[in-house]
Amino acid sequence: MFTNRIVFNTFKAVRSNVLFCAGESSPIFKRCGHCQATRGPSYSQLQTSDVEWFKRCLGESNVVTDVERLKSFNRDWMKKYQGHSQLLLRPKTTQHVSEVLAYCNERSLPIVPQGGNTGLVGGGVPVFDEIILSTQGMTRILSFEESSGALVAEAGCVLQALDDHVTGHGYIMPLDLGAKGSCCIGGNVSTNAGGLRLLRYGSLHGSVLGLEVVMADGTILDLLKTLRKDNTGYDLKQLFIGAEGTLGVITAVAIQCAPRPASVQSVFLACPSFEAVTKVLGTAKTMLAEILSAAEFLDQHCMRVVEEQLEGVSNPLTDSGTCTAASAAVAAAPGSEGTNKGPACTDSNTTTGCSTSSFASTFDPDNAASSSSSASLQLPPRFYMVIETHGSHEAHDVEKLDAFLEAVMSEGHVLDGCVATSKAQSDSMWHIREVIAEACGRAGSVYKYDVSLPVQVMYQLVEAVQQRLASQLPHRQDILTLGYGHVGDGNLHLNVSVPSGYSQEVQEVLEPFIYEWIQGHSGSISAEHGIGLMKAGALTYSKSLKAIQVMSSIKSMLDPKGIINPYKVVYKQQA
Ligand code: FAD
Ligand code: 2HG
Ligand code: ZN
Repeated sequence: MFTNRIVFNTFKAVRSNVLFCAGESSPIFKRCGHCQATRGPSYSQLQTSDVEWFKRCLGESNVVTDVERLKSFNRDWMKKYQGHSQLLLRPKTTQHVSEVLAYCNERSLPIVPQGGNTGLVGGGVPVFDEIILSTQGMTRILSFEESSGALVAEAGCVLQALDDHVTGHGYIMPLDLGAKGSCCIGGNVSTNAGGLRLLRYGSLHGSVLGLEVVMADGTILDLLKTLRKDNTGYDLKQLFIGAEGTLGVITAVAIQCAPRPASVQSVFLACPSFEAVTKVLGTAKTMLAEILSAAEFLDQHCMRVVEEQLEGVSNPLTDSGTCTAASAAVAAAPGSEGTNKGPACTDSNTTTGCSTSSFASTFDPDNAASSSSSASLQLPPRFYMVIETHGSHEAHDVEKLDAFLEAVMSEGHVLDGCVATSKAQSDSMWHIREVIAEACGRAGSVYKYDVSLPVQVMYQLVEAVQQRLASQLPHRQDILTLGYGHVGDGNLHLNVSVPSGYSQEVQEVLEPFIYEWIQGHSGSISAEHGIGLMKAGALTYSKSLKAIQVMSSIKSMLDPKGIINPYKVVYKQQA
């Protein structure tokens, strides 16, 4: 199948993630500073005649060559990866995408598909001078079937806009993430994004019903069915889910939406240890069972960085926060009145509902202490959790939640907590969890590791990295290492925030140590963010050489000239 010798990218560590690409002053960038890849020798250089052709095809306004306008498309969300593209294309239709790819394939011009550019592994920005193919001009909602909840939308639709649309029909999107205001559905599918409610609504491999994809040679592959069941041979759409734009450009997505829950209950809990977090999770899975929709955790360092970096965000369980304001307290501990029946807001100045600084029923630890381990109640909270239920009957859900809270408090796994009594309060709790990535980014340049691990050992990785940094770089007290994530899915986000910026020194302490640790604990180096450029050199920690070879064969078959998103995920260097 291969016409060229394949050199697998098997080196054990991505040696340098320092923000730099060699040869910046040259229009032809020879070597990537992140992955050591060299610009594919068979790729053509962009010519003025190419730009003219694109203008005729897409219309002048959809072809961007202005250096200033290109800046934000060349740089990723973390400001870690810097591309050098001189051309951004904004097709408006699938036909346009098809014509562009056919032309690029013919001319051997590499392209990188881009949606909202919120990806966290450097997959959506060019490495060298690849043409950026943005889907942001493709924002039509094509259909919504009221009876089944099947939505069909173009790839550039923003996730939040789609959720707003289906809300009007009594549905929700089956995924939700902190980047929902910017990320596009095509990008979500291409990264197989997980997010905050995967625990309940499953992965996109289950909820995507169909796709329309433009192949490297411009062929339009119509897999845009809205059927729930369709066993007609190979399920081709699955190949493109999580392919990170390396196998084709997704132009439209058919997705199964879920009925909007009539009852949503959210609680914010403080736990004394990570072991307690795992116990709370276990109890939530058994006692909340079918209504459990999210189980998230954050450590105390996350809480601190969020409070320090973001104005107006505070721990709801402290005096400066919301729940423990004495006036707002409504005992909801076991034996008290129902958790969700307290006054939603005790701020007498507020007439329009709760502000985030005056919400909620609180647990009264003293009340709960009668059956709690008094030792654990003395401990400062080291971890926090957001637990949420989606159900159809409020009284039933509240009853279940009360029983769950009683259990976890009486066993000493929860020190304190608050229950949202309004949507505004629930949003405030979620806000703390959702802005951690942003807060870490404000505190410094962030090394991000998105890891799947058995839940029991998950936080040990954070501690191992903290210890390693302390011993290897004792002079670097400014480095902040924290852990949070989708504990219900066994997905840890380990963030190492470095105020002085990305550096070789820190990088070498972190890698390959972290990848080896994950491999040694039977984990995966990517739970939900993907491989992109960041981990292309580390794939062997989670995939066998044989598996990488099969992936590479598929890539070569679908994109023989390697023009779609080169250097990412699995790539061949032509020798
Ligand atoms: P981009 O960043 O534009 O692209 C991502 C990848 O997909 C690239 O490889 C790109 O080439 C490819 N791609 C994009 N569009 C297409 C297309 N139409 N066809 C083919 N390939 C395409 N991820 C999670 O899984 N869970 C989370 O909870 C989560 N939370 C986040 C919170 C924040 C604040 C941020 C910044 C990111 C978060 N992410 C999360 C990362 C996540 O991968 C993205 O937010 C999202 O899925 C990417 O969508 P996008 O449109 O921005 O894609
Ligand atoms: C989240 O769950 C995202 O908040 C981002 O996946 C994680 O930035 C990160 O490490
Ligand atoms: Zn996440």
